[in-house]
Amino acid sequence: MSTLKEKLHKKIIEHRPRTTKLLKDYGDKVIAKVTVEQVIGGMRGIKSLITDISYLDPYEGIRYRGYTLQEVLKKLPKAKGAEMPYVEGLYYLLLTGEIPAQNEVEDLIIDFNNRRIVPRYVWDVIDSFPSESHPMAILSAAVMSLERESHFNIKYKQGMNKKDYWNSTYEDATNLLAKMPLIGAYIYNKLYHPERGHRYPDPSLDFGANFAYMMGKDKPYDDVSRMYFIIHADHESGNVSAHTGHLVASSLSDVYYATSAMINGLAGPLHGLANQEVLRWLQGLIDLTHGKLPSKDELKAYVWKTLNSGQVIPGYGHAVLRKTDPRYTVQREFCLKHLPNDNIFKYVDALYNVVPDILKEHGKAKNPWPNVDAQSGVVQWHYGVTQYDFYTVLFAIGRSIGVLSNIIWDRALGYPLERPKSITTNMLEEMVQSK
Ligand code: FCX
Repeated sequence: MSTLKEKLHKKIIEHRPRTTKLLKDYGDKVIAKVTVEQVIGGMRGIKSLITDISYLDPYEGIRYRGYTLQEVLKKLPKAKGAEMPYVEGLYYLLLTGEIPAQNEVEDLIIDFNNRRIVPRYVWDVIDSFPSESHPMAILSAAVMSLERESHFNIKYKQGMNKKDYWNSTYEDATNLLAKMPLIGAYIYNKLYHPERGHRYPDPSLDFGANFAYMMGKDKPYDDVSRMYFIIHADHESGNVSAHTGHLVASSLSDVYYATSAMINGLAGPLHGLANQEVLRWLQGLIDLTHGKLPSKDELKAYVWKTLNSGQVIPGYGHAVLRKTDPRYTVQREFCLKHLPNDNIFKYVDALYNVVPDILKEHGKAKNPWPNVDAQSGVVQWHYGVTQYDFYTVLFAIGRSIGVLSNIIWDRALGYPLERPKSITTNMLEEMVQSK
Protein backbone atom coordinates (compact mmCIF):
# COMPACT_ATOMS: atom_id res chain seq x y z
CA MET A 1 0.00 0.00 0.00
CA SER A 2 1.26 3.52 -0.78
CA THR A 3 1.86 5.95 2.10
CA LEU A 4 -1.20 7.95 1.10
CA LYS A 5 -3.43 4.90 0.90
CA GLU A 6 -2.26 3.64 4.28
CA LYS A 7 -2.89 7.02 5.89
CA LEU A 8 -6.29 7.25 4.21
CA HIS A 9 -7.22 3.78 5.46
CA LYS A 10 -6.32 4.82 9.02
CA LYS A 11 -8.44 7.98 8.71
CA ILE A 12 -11.39 5.98 7.36
CA ILE A 13 -11.27 3.53 10.28
CA GLU A 14 -11.14 6.48 12.72
CA HIS A 15 -13.99 8.34 11.03
CA ARG A 16 -16.56 5.57 10.58
CA PRO A 17 -17.77 5.50 14.22
CA ARG A 18 -18.63 9.24 14.02
CA THR A 19 -21.03 8.63 11.15
CA THR A 20 -22.47 5.52 12.80
CA LYS A 21 -23.04 7.41 16.08
CA LEU A 22 -24.72 10.36 14.34
CA LEU A 23 -27.11 8.02 12.58
CA LYS A 24 -27.80 5.77 15.54
CA ASP A 25 -28.15 8.37 18.31
CA TYR A 26 -29.42 11.42 16.43
CA GLY A 27 -30.97 10.04 13.24
CA ASP A 28 -34.35 11.75 13.81
CA LYS A 29 -33.05 15.12 15.08
CA VAL A 30 -34.31 18.07 12.98
CA ILE A 31 -31.47 20.38 11.85
CA ALA A 32 -33.16 22.58 9.25
CA LYS A 33 -36.47 23.60 7.75
CA VAL A 34 -37.36 23.83 4.06
CA THR A 35 -39.28 26.70 2.49
CA VAL A 36 -41.38 26.83 -0.66
CA GLU A 37 -38.81 29.20 -2.18
CA GLN A 38 -36.08 26.59 -1.67
CA VAL A 39 -38.15 23.80 -3.23
CA ILE A 40 -38.90 25.87 -6.33
CA GLY A 41 -35.54 27.63 -6.28
CA GLY A 42 -33.10 24.82 -6.95
CA MET A 43 -32.77 23.74 -3.29
CA ARG A 44 -30.65 26.82 -2.44
CA GLY A 45 -29.21 26.60 1.04
CA ILE A 46 -30.93 23.37 2.13
CA LYS A 47 -28.45 21.60 4.40
CA SER A 48 -28.81 18.13 2.97
CA LEU A 49 -25.35 17.01 1.90
CA ILE A 50 -22.31 16.06 3.95
CA THR A 51 -18.62 16.32 3.07
CA ASP A 52 -15.46 16.94 5.04
CA ILE A 53 -13.33 17.72 1.99
CA SER A 54 -14.27 21.41 1.72
CA TYR A 55 -16.64 24.01 3.15
CA LEU A 56 -17.87 27.21 1.51
CA ASP A 57 -18.54 30.17 3.77
CA PRO A 58 -20.58 32.85 1.95
CA TYR A 59 -18.35 35.69 3.21
CA GLU A 60 -14.98 33.99 3.45
CA GLY A 61 -15.05 31.65 0.44
CA ILE A 62 -13.78 28.11 0.17
CA ARG A 63 -11.71 26.21 2.74
CA TYR A 64 -10.15 22.88 1.86
CA ARG A 65 -10.05 20.65 4.93
CA GLY A 66 -10.22 23.78 7.08
CA TYR A 67 -7.49 25.69 5.22
CA THR A 68 -8.16 28.88 3.23
CA LEU A 69 -6.81 28.98 -0.31
CA GLN A 70 -4.00 31.29 0.78
CA GLU A 71 -3.02 28.79 3.49
CA VAL A 72 -3.18 25.87 1.07
CA LEU A 73 -0.94 27.68 -1.42
CA LYS A 74 1.50 28.58 1.35
CA LYS A 75 1.63 25.32 3.27
CA LEU A 76 1.63 22.58 0.60
CA PRO A 77 5.07 21.42 -0.59
CA LYS A 78 6.45 22.93 -3.79
CA ALA A 79 8.94 21.97 -6.47
CA LYS A 80 12.29 23.77 -6.30
CA GLY A 81 11.87 27.34 -7.55
CA ALA A 82 8.10 26.97 -7.96
CA GLU A 83 5.65 29.58 -6.74
CA MET A 84 2.66 27.23 -6.61
CA PRO A 85 2.46 23.89 -4.78
CA TYR A 86 2.30 20.39 -6.20
CA VAL A 87 -1.22 19.37 -7.25
CA GLU A 88 -0.47 15.88 -5.94
CA GLY A 89 -0.07 17.44 -2.47
CA LEU A 90 -3.59 18.82 -2.67
CA TYR A 91 -4.96 15.34 -3.42
CA TYR A 92 -3.14 14.12 -0.29
CA LEU A 93 -4.62 16.98 1.77
CA LEU A 94 -8.16 16.50 0.49
CA LEU A 95 -8.08 12.77 1.16
CA THR A 96 -6.44 12.80 4.58
CA GLY A 97 -6.94 16.30 6.01
CA GLU A 98 -3.18 16.53 6.55
CA ILE A 99 -0.53 18.67 4.89
CA PRO A 100 1.93 16.14 3.44
CA ALA A 101 5.67 16.30 3.95
CA GLN A 102 7.91 16.86 0.92
CA ASN A 103 8.88 13.15 0.74
CA GLU A 104 5.22 12.07 0.97
CA VAL A 105 4.36 14.22 -2.05
CA GLU A 106 7.39 12.95 -3.92
CA ASP A 107 6.16 9.34 -3.36
CA LEU A 108 2.79 10.35 -4.68
CA ILE A 109 4.30 11.96 -7.78
CA ILE A 110 5.99 8.62 -8.58
CA ASP A 111 2.70 6.82 -7.97
CA PHE A 112 0.89 9.21 -10.34
CA ASN A 113 3.62 8.73 -12.96
CA ASN A 114 3.08 4.96 -12.84
CA ARG A 115 -0.62 5.41 -13.49
CA ARG A 116 -0.35 7.77 -16.44
CA ILE A 117 -0.48 5.37 -19.36
CA VAL A 118 -3.54 6.15 -21.47
CA PRO A 119 -4.82 3.24 -23.56
CA ARG A 120 -4.64 3.72 -27.32
CA TYR A 121 -8.44 3.50 -27.72
CA VAL A 122 -8.84 6.78 -25.79
CA TRP A 123 -6.80 8.62 -28.43
CA ASP A 124 -8.93 6.91 -31.09
CA VAL A 125 -12.12 8.13 -29.41
CA ILE A 126 -10.76 11.68 -29.31
CA ASP A 127 -9.51 11.50 -32.90
CA SER A 128 -12.87 10.26 -34.13
CA PHE A 129 -14.77 13.34 -32.91
CA PRO A 130 -16.08 15.54 -35.68
CA SER A 131 -14.39 18.92 -36.03
CA GLU A 132 -16.04 21.80 -34.19
CA SER A 133 -17.05 19.47 -31.35
CA HIS A 134 -16.79 21.24 -28.02
CA PRO A 135 -13.70 20.13 -26.05
CA MET A 136 -15.90 19.41 -23.01
CA ALA A 137 -17.93 16.90 -25.05
CA ILE A 138 -14.69 15.26 -26.17
CA LEU A 139 -13.32 15.18 -22.61
CA SER A 140 -16.50 13.64 -21.27
CA ALA A 141 -16.45 10.90 -23.94
CA ALA A 142 -12.73 10.23 -23.44
CA VAL A 143 -13.24 9.72 -19.70
CA MET A 144 -16.29 7.58 -20.39
CA SER A 145 -14.36 5.34 -22.75
CA LEU A 146 -11.96 4.49 -19.89
CA GLU A 147 -14.81 2.89 -17.94
CA ARG A 148 -13.75 -0.59 -19.00
CA GLU A 149 -10.63 -0.14 -16.84
CA SER A 150 -12.64 0.05 -13.59
CA HIS A 151 -11.22 -2.08 -10.75
CA PHE A 152 -14.34 -1.37 -8.71
CA ASN A 153 -16.53 -3.13 -11.26
CA ILE A 154 -14.33 -6.21 -11.37
CA LYS A 155 -14.28 -6.45 -7.57
CA TYR A 156 -18.02 -5.80 -7.35
CA LYS A 157 -18.72 -8.69 -9.68
CA GLN A 158 -16.47 -10.87 -7.53
CA GLY A 159 -18.66 -10.09 -4.50
CA MET A 160 -16.59 -7.44 -2.71
CA ASN A 161 -17.49 -6.56 0.90
CA LYS A 162 -19.08 -3.09 1.27
CA LYS A 163 -16.33 -2.09 3.70
CA ASP A 164 -13.79 -2.49 0.90
CA TYR A 165 -15.56 -0.33 -1.68
CA TRP A 166 -13.27 2.61 -0.94
CA ASN A 167 -10.15 0.59 -1.81
CA SER A 168 -10.86 -0.18 -5.48
CA THR A 169 -12.53 3.25 -5.80
CA TYR A 170 -9.25 4.79 -4.65
CA GLU A 171 -7.42 2.82 -7.36
CA ASP A 172 -9.89 3.93 -10.04
CA ALA A 173 -9.87 7.55 -8.87
CA THR A 174 -6.10 7.84 -8.74
CA ASN A 175 -5.71 6.09 -12.10
CA LEU A 176 -8.18 8.49 -13.70
CA LEU A 177 -6.76 11.60 -12.05
CA ALA A 178 -3.23 10.79 -13.22
CA LYS A 179 -4.52 10.56 -16.80
CA MET A 180 -6.66 13.72 -16.82
CA PRO A 181 -3.88 16.19 -17.77
CA LEU A 182 -2.72 13.94 -20.61
CA ILE A 183 -6.23 13.69 -22.01
CA GLY A 184 -6.74 17.46 -21.66
CA ALA A 185 -3.46 18.31 -23.41
CA TYR A 186 -4.14 15.79 -26.18
CA ILE A 187 -7.54 17.40 -26.86
CA TYR A 188 -5.91 20.85 -26.93
CA ASN A 189 -3.20 19.83 -29.38
CA LYS A 190 -5.59 17.91 -31.59
CA LEU A 191 -8.11 20.75 -31.83
CA TYR A 192 -5.84 23.76 -31.98
CA HIS A 193 -2.32 22.63 -32.91
CA PRO A 194 -2.63 19.48 -35.01
CA GLU A 195 0.65 20.33 -36.75
CA ARG A 196 2.56 19.82 -33.51
CA GLY A 197 1.27 16.32 -32.65
CA HIS A 198 1.00 14.89 -29.15
CA ARG A 199 3.74 15.29 -26.59
CA TYR A 200 4.11 12.32 -24.27
CA PRO A 201 4.62 13.18 -20.59
CA ASP A 202 8.03 13.67 -19.05
CA PRO A 203 8.38 11.22 -16.12
CA SER A 204 10.56 13.68 -14.20
CA LEU A 205 7.73 16.22 -13.98
CA ASP A 206 4.79 16.62 -11.62
CA PHE A 207 1.08 17.00 -12.50
CA GLY A 208 1.17 20.75 -13.23
CA ALA A 209 4.60 20.90 -14.87
CA ASN A 210 3.78 17.94 -17.09
CA PHE A 211 0.58 19.55 -18.23
CA ALA A 212 2.50 22.70 -19.19
CA TYR A 213 5.07 20.55 -21.01
CA MET A 214 2.42 18.62 -22.96
CA MET A 215 0.67 21.89 -23.85
CA GLY A 216 3.98 23.14 -25.25
CA LYS A 217 4.20 26.00 -22.75
CA ASP A 218 7.25 27.37 -20.97
CA LYS A 219 7.50 28.62 -17.40
CA PRO A 220 5.63 30.03 -15.57
CA TYR A 221 2.79 28.07 -17.22
CA ASP A 222 3.67 25.15 -14.91
CA ASP A 223 2.75 27.40 -11.97
CA VAL A 224 -0.31 28.71 -13.80
CA SER A 225 -1.47 25.09 -14.23
CA ARG A 226 -0.81 24.21 -10.60
CA MET A 227 -2.65 27.32 -9.42
CA TYR A 228 -5.52 26.71 -11.80
CA PHE A 229 -6.04 23.04 -10.86
CA ILE A 230 -5.73 23.76 -7.14
CA ILE A 231 -8.17 26.68 -6.93
CA HIS A 232 -10.80 24.84 -9.01
CA ALA A 233 -10.54 21.55 -7.13
CA ASP A 234 -13.58 21.76 -4.88
CA HIS A 235 -16.36 24.11 -3.78
CA GLU A 236 -18.21 21.93 -1.25
CA SER A 237 -20.83 19.45 -2.44
CA GLY A 238 -23.88 21.34 -3.67
CA ASN A 239 -22.55 22.92 -6.88
CA VAL A 240 -23.66 21.24 -10.10
CA SER A 241 -20.40 19.44 -10.95
CA ALA A 242 -19.57 18.19 -7.44
CA HIS A 243 -23.15 17.22 -6.75
CA THR A 244 -23.51 15.41 -10.08
CA GLY A 245 -20.36 13.41 -9.42
CA HIS A 246 -21.64 12.44 -5.98
CA LEU A 247 -25.17 11.67 -7.19
CA VAL A 248 -24.08 9.40 -10.03
CA ALA A 249 -21.55 7.60 -7.82
CA SER A 250 -24.23 7.08 -5.17
CA SER A 251 -25.82 4.38 -7.33
CA LEU A 252 -22.39 2.65 -7.24
CA SER A 253 -21.67 3.71 -10.80
CA ASP A 254 -17.88 3.76 -10.99
CA VAL A 255 -15.75 6.92 -11.01
CA TYR A 256 -15.54 6.97 -14.82
CA TYR A 257 -19.32 7.28 -15.15
CA ALA A 258 -19.44 9.79 -12.29
CA THR A 259 -16.58 11.97 -13.58
CA SER A 260 -17.95 12.02 -17.11
CA ALA A 261 -21.30 13.14 -15.68
CA MET A 262 -19.67 15.82 -13.53
CA ILE A 263 -17.91 17.13 -16.68
CA ASN A 264 -21.29 17.36 -18.43
CA GLY A 265 -22.69 19.43 -15.56
CA LEU A 266 -19.67 21.70 -15.51
CA ALA A 267 -20.12 22.41 -19.23
CA GLY A 268 -23.12 24.72 -18.68
CA PRO A 269 -22.70 28.52 -19.04
CA LEU A 270 -24.06 29.20 -15.55
CA HIS A 271 -21.31 26.99 -14.10
CA GLY A 272 -17.87 26.11 -15.50
CA LEU A 273 -18.46 27.34 -19.02
CA ALA A 274 -18.73 30.87 -17.59
CA ASN A 275 -14.92 31.18 -17.91
CA GLN A 276 -15.24 30.83 -21.69
CA GLU A 277 -18.23 33.20 -21.68
CA VAL A 278 -16.24 35.85 -19.83
CA LEU A 279 -13.59 35.88 -22.54
CA ARG A 280 -16.20 35.91 -25.31
CA TRP A 281 -17.96 38.84 -23.64
CA LEU A 282 -14.66 40.66 -23.04
CA GLN A 283 -13.60 40.17 -26.64
CA GLY A 284 -16.88 41.80 -27.70
CA LEU A 285 -15.97 44.81 -25.59
CA ILE A 286 -12.37 44.87 -26.82
CA ASP A 287 -13.53 44.74 -30.45
CA LEU A 288 -16.01 47.52 -29.80
CA THR A 289 -13.35 49.74 -28.26
CA HIS A 290 -10.61 48.69 -30.76
CA GLY A 291 -8.40 47.48 -27.87
CA LYS A 292 -8.24 50.92 -26.25
CA LEU A 293 -9.26 50.82 -22.60
CA PRO A 294 -12.72 52.48 -22.51
CA SER A 295 -13.85 55.20 -20.14
CA LYS A 296 -15.93 54.36 -17.08
CA ASP A 297 -19.07 55.56 -18.87
CA GLU A 298 -18.37 53.38 -21.91
CA LEU A 299 -17.85 50.37 -19.64
CA LYS A 300 -21.07 51.06 -17.81
CA ALA A 301 -22.95 51.33 -21.10
CA TYR A 302 -21.59 47.94 -22.24
CA VAL A 303 -22.61 46.26 -18.96
CA TRP A 304 -26.09 47.80 -19.02
CA LYS A 305 -26.55 46.78 -22.67
CA THR A 306 -25.86 43.15 -21.70
CA LEU A 307 -28.27 43.30 -18.76
CA ASN A 308 -30.98 45.10 -20.71
CA SER A 309 -30.87 42.44 -23.40
CA GLY A 310 -31.78 39.87 -20.74
CA GLN A 311 -28.34 38.27 -20.39
CA VAL A 312 -26.22 37.70 -17.31
CA ILE A 313 -22.81 39.31 -16.76
CA PRO A 314 -20.54 36.28 -16.96
CA GLY A 315 -18.08 35.89 -14.10
CA TYR A 316 -20.27 37.79 -11.62
CA GLY A 317 -22.69 36.49 -9.01
CA HIS A 318 -22.79 33.22 -7.13
CA ALA A 319 -25.35 30.86 -5.64
CA VAL A 320 -23.61 30.79 -2.24
CA LEU A 321 -20.83 33.41 -2.11
CA ARG A 322 -21.68 36.93 -0.96
CA LYS A 323 -18.32 38.60 -1.48
CA THR A 324 -15.46 38.62 -3.98
CA ASP A 325 -14.45 35.02 -4.62
CA PRO A 326 -11.02 34.29 -3.09
CA ARG A 327 -10.30 32.21 -6.21
CA TYR A 328 -10.68 35.47 -8.15
CA THR A 329 -8.34 37.20 -5.70
CA VAL A 330 -5.63 34.53 -5.95
CA GLN A 331 -5.59 34.91 -9.73
CA ARG A 332 -5.73 38.69 -9.53
CA GLU A 333 -2.65 38.69 -7.30
CA PHE A 334 -0.90 36.41 -9.79
CA CYS A 335 -1.81 38.83 -12.60
CA LEU A 336 -0.59 41.85 -10.64
CA LYS A 337 2.74 40.10 -10.15
CA HIS A 338 3.24 38.50 -13.57
CA LEU A 339 1.13 40.40 -16.09
CA PRO A 340 0.25 43.83 -14.68
CA ASN A 341 0.45 45.43 -18.12
CA ASP A 342 -1.65 42.84 -19.94
CA ASN A 343 -4.37 44.67 -21.87
CA ILE A 344 -7.17 42.18 -21.09
CA PHE A 345 -6.22 42.22 -17.41
CA LYS A 346 -6.68 46.00 -17.48
CA TYR A 347 -10.18 45.55 -18.91
CA VAL A 348 -11.02 42.97 -16.22
CA ASP A 349 -9.74 45.28 -13.51
CA ALA A 350 -11.65 48.25 -14.91
CA LEU A 351 -14.84 46.16 -15.00
CA TYR A 352 -14.32 45.19 -11.35
CA ASN A 353 -14.68 48.89 -10.56
CA VAL A 354 -18.05 49.27 -12.27
CA VAL A 355 -19.91 45.91 -12.43
CA PRO A 356 -20.73 45.39 -8.71
CA ASP A 357 -22.42 48.79 -8.41
CA ILE A 358 -24.38 48.21 -11.60
CA LEU A 359 -25.55 44.78 -10.43
CA LYS A 360 -26.62 46.35 -7.13
CA GLU A 361 -28.57 49.00 -9.00
CA HIS A 362 -30.03 46.34 -11.31
CA GLY A 363 -31.31 44.78 -8.12
CA LYS A 364 -31.51 41.12 -9.06
CA ALA A 365 -28.25 39.31 -8.33
CA LYS A 366 -27.90 38.46 -4.64
CA ASN A 367 -24.14 38.62 -5.04
CA PRO A 368 -22.80 41.48 -7.17
CA TRP A 369 -19.16 40.43 -6.77
CA PRO A 370 -16.89 38.56 -9.22
CA ASN A 371 -16.45 34.81 -9.07
CA VAL A 372 -13.51 32.63 -10.14
CA ASP A 373 -14.46 32.76 -13.82
CA ALA A 374 -14.12 36.54 -14.12
CA GLN A 375 -10.36 36.30 -13.94
CA SER A 376 -9.29 32.85 -15.07
CA GLY A 377 -9.44 33.25 -18.85
CA VAL A 378 -7.22 36.33 -18.73
CA VAL A 379 -4.32 34.33 -17.31
CA GLN A 380 -4.73 31.61 -19.94
CA TRP A 381 -4.98 34.15 -22.76
CA HIS A 382 -1.82 35.87 -21.60
CA TYR A 383 0.16 32.63 -21.86
CA GLY A 384 -1.11 31.92 -25.34
CA VAL A 385 -4.10 29.68 -24.63
CA THR A 386 -6.41 31.95 -26.58
CA GLN A 387 -8.89 29.23 -27.61
CA TYR A 388 -11.41 30.03 -24.92
CA ASP A 389 -13.61 27.02 -25.69
CA PHE A 390 -10.86 25.07 -23.95
CA TYR A 391 -10.98 26.88 -20.60
CA THR A 392 -13.65 24.70 -19.04
CA VAL A 393 -11.52 21.62 -19.72
CA LEU A 394 -8.93 23.15 -17.38
CA PHE A 395 -11.66 23.68 -14.78
CA ALA A 396 -12.74 20.04 -15.22
CA ILE A 397 -9.24 18.67 -14.63
CA GLY A 398 -9.07 20.68 -11.41
CA ARG A 399 -12.60 19.82 -10.30
CA SER A 400 -11.97 16.10 -10.76
CA ILE A 401 -9.49 16.25 -7.83
CA GLY A 402 -12.25 17.25 -5.41
CA VAL A 403 -15.00 15.13 -6.94
CA LEU A 404 -12.87 11.98 -6.92
CA SER A 405 -11.72 12.60 -3.33
CA ASN A 406 -15.35 12.95 -2.30
CA ILE A 407 -16.40 9.75 -4.05
CA ILE A 408 -13.68 7.77 -2.27
CA TRP A 409 -14.97 9.06 1.08
CA ASP A 410 -18.60 8.46 0.05
CA ARG A 411 -17.72 4.81 -0.46
CA ALA A 412 -15.66 4.63 2.73
CA LEU A 413 -18.51 5.94 4.87
CA GLY A 414 -21.15 3.92 3.05
CA TYR A 415 -23.28 6.90 2.03
CA PRO A 416 -26.39 5.47 0.38
CA LEU A 417 -28.10 5.98 -2.93
CA GLU A 418 -29.23 9.62 -3.13
CA ARG A 419 -33.01 9.86 -3.36
CA PRO A 420 -34.72 13.11 -2.33
CA LYS A 421 -38.53 13.28 -2.50
CA SER A 422 -40.41 15.28 -5.10
CA ILE A 423 -43.98 16.55 -4.78
CA THR A 424 -46.50 17.94 -7.26
CA THR A 425 -47.52 21.61 -7.59
CA ASN A 426 -51.01 20.63 -6.34
CA MET A 427 -49.49 19.12 -3.23
CA LEU A 428 -47.37 22.20 -2.61
CA GLU A 429 -50.42 24.47 -3.00
CA GLU A 430 -52.37 22.33 -0.53
CA MET A 431 -49.46 22.37 1.92
CA VAL A 432 -49.18 26.18 1.95
CA GLN A 433 -52.94 26.64 2.30
CA SER A 434 -53.23 24.26 5.23
CA LYS A 435 -50.51 26.13 7.19
N1 FCX B 1 -25.75 39.06 -14.20
C1 FCX B 1 -27.06 39.37 -14.32
N2 FCX B 1 -28.02 38.82 -13.55
C2 FCX B 1 -27.62 38.00 -12.57
C3 FCX B 1 -26.26 37.68 -12.35
C4 FCX B 1 -25.32 38.25 -13.22
N3 FCX B 1 -24.01 37.95 -13.13
N4 FCX B 1 -26.19 36.84 -11.31
C5 FCX B 1 -27.46 36.61 -10.90
N5 FCX B 1 -28.32 37.30 -11.67
C6 FCX B 1 -29.78 37.26 -11.64
C7 FCX B 1 -30.25 35.83 -11.87
O1 FCX B 1 -30.24 35.49 -13.26
C8 FCX B 1 -31.61 35.87 -11.24
O2 FCX B 1 -32.49 36.47 -12.14
P1 FCX B 1 -34.04 36.02 -12.25
O3 FCX B 1 -34.64 36.36 -10.93
O4 FCX B 1 -34.57 36.83 -13.39
O5 FCX B 1 -34.04 34.54 -12.52
C9 FCX B 1 -31.40 36.79 -10.06
O6 FCX B 1 -30.24 37.57 -10.35
C10 FCX B 1 -31.18 36.07 -8.74
O7 FCX B 1 -30.10 35.17 -8.90
P2 FCX B 1 -29.15 34.80 -7.66
O8 FCX B 1 -30.01 34.15 -6.62
O9 FCX B 1 -28.34 35.95 -7.25
O10 FCX B 1 -28.15 33.76 -8.31
P3 FCX B 1 -28.38 32.23 -8.63
O11 FCX B 1 -28.02 31.45 -7.43
O12 FCX B 1 -29.73 31.95 -9.22
O13 FCX B 1 -27.34 31.99 -9.79
C11 FCX B 1 -25.26 32.18 -10.89
C12 FCX B 1 -25.96 31.98 -9.54
C13 FCX B 1 -23.76 31.97 -10.71
C14 FCX B 1 -25.79 31.12 -11.88
C15 FCX B 1 -25.56 33.60 -11.42
O14 FCX B 1 -25.01 34.55 -10.53
C16 FCX B 1 -25.07 33.84 -12.82
O15 FCX B 1 -25.77 33.52 -13.78
N6 FCX B 1 -23.81 34.40 -12.98
C17 FCX B 1 -23.20 34.58 -14.28
C18 FCX B 1 -22.63 33.24 -14.77
C19 FCX B 1 -21.42 32.84 -13.96
O16 FCX B 1 -20.50 33.63 -13.75
N7 FCX B 1 -21.36 31.57 -13.53
C20 FCX B 1 -20.20 31.00 -12.82
C21 FCX B 1 -20.47 30.76 -11.34
C22 FCX B 1 -19.41 29.99 -10.57
F1 FCX B 1 -18.37 30.66 -10.17
C23 FCX B 1 -19.13 28.65 -11.18
O17 FCX B 1 -19.90 27.75 -10.90
O18 FCX B 1 -18.15 28.49 -11.94
